[in-house]
Amino acid sequence: MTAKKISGVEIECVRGDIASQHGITAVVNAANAQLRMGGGVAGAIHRAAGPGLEEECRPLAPIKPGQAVITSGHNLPNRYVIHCLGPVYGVDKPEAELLANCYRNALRLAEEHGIDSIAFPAISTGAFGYPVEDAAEVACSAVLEAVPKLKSVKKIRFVLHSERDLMLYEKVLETKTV
Ligand code: AR6
Repeated sequence: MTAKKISGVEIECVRGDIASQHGITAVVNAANAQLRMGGGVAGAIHRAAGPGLEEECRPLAPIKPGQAVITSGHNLPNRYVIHCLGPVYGVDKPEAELLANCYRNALRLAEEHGIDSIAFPAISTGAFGYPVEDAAEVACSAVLEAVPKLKSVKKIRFVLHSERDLMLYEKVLETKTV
């Protein structure tokens, strides 16, 4: 696990399942526009949260690429879920800007709700086809740019599904400065 502290905010990378992040107030969902179950991250989150999550999501859908909405966590070990729609690589453009907006908007919602800790998956890098190397750059830059302005958020965790993705994120995070 890599961790670094910037402006009083701890940023870390771990390998794991986004649906079992204990001790984290909000987890981020790599959602679909309709905020329905789906596969990957959205499947894991909805399965763990239970049907109440889809019900709460229904009136909030559809969302656009880069947008984020917040719900409660239902049966997840987290108080909130922040649902972000990442860009489909090669389709939704400009993709880097839209992906960065996911991280910016999720952190903005976290601040508005006084959330102290948040865990992000690698949005868009699964079904949506965003190359992980590029997505890691965008995600780390967007988060590091936002960090100096954060008041409530004290911990940001990137949760990666594979060892390879974890190593990539760790490398990018280590080399970046604010
Ligand atoms: N925990 C953490 N990371 C995971 C998990 C998990 N449980 N499962 C997969 N990943 P994806 P997207 C990784 O496809 O690309 C859905 O069907 C995965 O290896 O979940 O934004 C939705 O319904 C990949 O690196 O999200 C949408 O239609 C990353 O999480 C669409 O897919 C993101 O993969 C969203 O696609």
